[in-house]
Amino acid sequence: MHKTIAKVPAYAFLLALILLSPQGIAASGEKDADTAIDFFQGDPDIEYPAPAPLLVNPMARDYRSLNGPWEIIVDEAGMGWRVITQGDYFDGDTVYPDTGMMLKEHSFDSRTQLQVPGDWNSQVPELDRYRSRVLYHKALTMTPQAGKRYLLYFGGANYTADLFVNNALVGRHVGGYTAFDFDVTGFLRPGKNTFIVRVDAALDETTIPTMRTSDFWKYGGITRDVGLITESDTYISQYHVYLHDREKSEIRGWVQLAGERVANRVVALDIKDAGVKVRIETNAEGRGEFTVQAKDLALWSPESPHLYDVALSLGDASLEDRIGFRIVSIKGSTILLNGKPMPIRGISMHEETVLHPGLSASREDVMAQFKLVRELNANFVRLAHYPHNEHTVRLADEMGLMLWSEVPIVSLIDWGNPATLAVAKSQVAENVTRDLNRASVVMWSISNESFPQTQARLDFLSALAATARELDDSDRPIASALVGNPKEEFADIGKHLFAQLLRDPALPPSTRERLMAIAGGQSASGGAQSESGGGMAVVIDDPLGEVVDVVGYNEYFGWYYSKYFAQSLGVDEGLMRNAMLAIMPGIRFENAFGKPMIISEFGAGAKQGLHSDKGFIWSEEYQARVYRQQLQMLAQSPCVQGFTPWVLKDFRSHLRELNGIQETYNRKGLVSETGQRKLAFQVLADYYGQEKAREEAGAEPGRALCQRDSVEAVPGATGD
Ligand code: GCB
Repeated sequence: MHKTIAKVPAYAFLLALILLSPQGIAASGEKDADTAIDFFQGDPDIEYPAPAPLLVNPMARDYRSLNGPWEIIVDEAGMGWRVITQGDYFDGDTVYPDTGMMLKEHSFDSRTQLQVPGDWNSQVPELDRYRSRVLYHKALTMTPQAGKRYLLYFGGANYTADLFVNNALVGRHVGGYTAFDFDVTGFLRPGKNTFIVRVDAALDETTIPTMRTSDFWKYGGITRDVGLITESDTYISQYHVYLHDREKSEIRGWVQLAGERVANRVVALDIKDAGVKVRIETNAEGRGEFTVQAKDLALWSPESPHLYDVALSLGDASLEDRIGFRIVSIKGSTILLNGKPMPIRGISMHEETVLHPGLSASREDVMAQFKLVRELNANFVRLAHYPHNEHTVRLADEMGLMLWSEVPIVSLIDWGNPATLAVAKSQVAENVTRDLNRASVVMWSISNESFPQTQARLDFLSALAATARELDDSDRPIASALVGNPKEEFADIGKHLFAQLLRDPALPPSTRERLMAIAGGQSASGGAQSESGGGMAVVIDDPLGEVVDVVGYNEYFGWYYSKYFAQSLGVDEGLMRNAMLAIMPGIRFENAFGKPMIISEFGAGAKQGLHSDKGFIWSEEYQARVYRQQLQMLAQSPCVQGFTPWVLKDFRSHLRELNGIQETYNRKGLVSETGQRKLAFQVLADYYGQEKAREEAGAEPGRALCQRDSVEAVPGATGD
């Protein structure tokens, strides 16, 4: 933004002179020198008020949807402040009475609209890669009622959203994937009201996520539902109702009031089918807690996703929800659901539907994604790499899908920056608060593949874990997808690879000689044996493992690593891939913390429809081969309780520009962007189908128990 007049273009300088001249001042009435120069200055240097405390369960309230078309102005030059607050660069609303003349340079108009909810990138071809500011405008005619409170609710806007009502600034929300709301009561007037939301999708190295270090498309816009909520002067803003003790059927929780008279009020909680009726009294801060015994509670589980109708009322106002009761806990290195090892048949998923380009925004969009999840025989979804919309978690509750819920702390973050930490914390808090009552959410993830392994990173992520733990009294486990230390971890594997290569008759004699010389006498049939037995062990020891309850680990055996080894040994990549795929079934995964493990990613790229009888890279055959080897390999890891392969569907990414194959899509999907299956889909579906049949026949989940947990120890676990 131009801060000094010296930098402004000549035409603007002339204009400023005109406005500053006596005639100019006379013609524009109240204009003064500052106003004229403001023309160039963009935003004033002010503090933006924060949103109101998050309202949970928005749709169950008196909710007037503001979805649909919004008029827009693409504010690429960042000149929007005056347009928003005055209607134009100039004094936009003044029409001179003598002539009716008025110069305008901007207007919101029905000819330029975007659908809300929705990203702008997939709606307008010119905005496909646009990552700056767009002004959204909507007019609403209404009569605000005395004694009522009005809150403008956004399911999400990516990345920074500034709200203006009737041209006045209300506040700013930062973070692209979490819900927020503003109390707009004092800004509304009878008749026509205008809402302008300035959305800025710009990211830099201090934002969460950053632009450069995360492999997904940074869609901009008002991407999720928007609505105006009407509340009484005092209302229930947040609550948590959860099963605390499975054996005693003890339900606990709290309610939080907001508004004018929050102290010493009574909230009634009614869960009719569980025989629960409680009066909850609030304290001076408007918070009330309760503990109550339920009757014949049917627990929520993937096989039987039972949801109870729960009603919370304050005076005449009642808020209804559907809540499932279950307990997630950890015993040794096993995650338990309702006291039994949790069967995890997982898949990772970005928030893109197969129904249309761009982000998933509606229940139908999510349903199309979950239909594929079901067809895979999966029961667990890693929502990568950020909180997904509320339709997702509610549908998962209904369908019995377990969720790993994540915040977009991906790879390299500005770990030492307090402002970045504050935004990260607010994203964790908003994510946890929105979904506290969702039985489907079985763990909170605080990061994906974060590095480097410094103290600053550990402090940052520990603070996020603490935030989640503080807000969630039901003790959902905290997870993270870790990366390893390839040099140390892969030393053993390198030796096995070496031996495998030397066994390959296709290895050219000159390469063989060179490798033999490097090996210096190492036996071609051997390779080092790891301490823990015949195979090779990858032991995850990233110190972040101390902080989390569940150790996730992303590994790309059969995909990236072969390239790394081929290059460092100067061996043909195809031969290296064959060697790697051959040794994979001997690799085992463990962690140094005795904690439960989930392989949070593995995968390989394939262009749907590309076939190769030689199993060439990017073919469906190669991807399917990687999946077969991975499944064999992971079956050897008793400490791995489940996995969430990467990824359900091809998704857009700024990092993927390989022409003819990627064309801005990460091709590791099991289906294409339009939902066409690749061969690997069936490989995984068959594997999970067998697991599911075994579980239904009463067997313990295949990999659920680490050797160090005794099987006897588990059934007695109360899970609380
Ligand atoms: C990863 C990242 C994920 C990428 C994936 C890939 O490890 O967590 O965001 O998309 O690898 O395809 O490289």
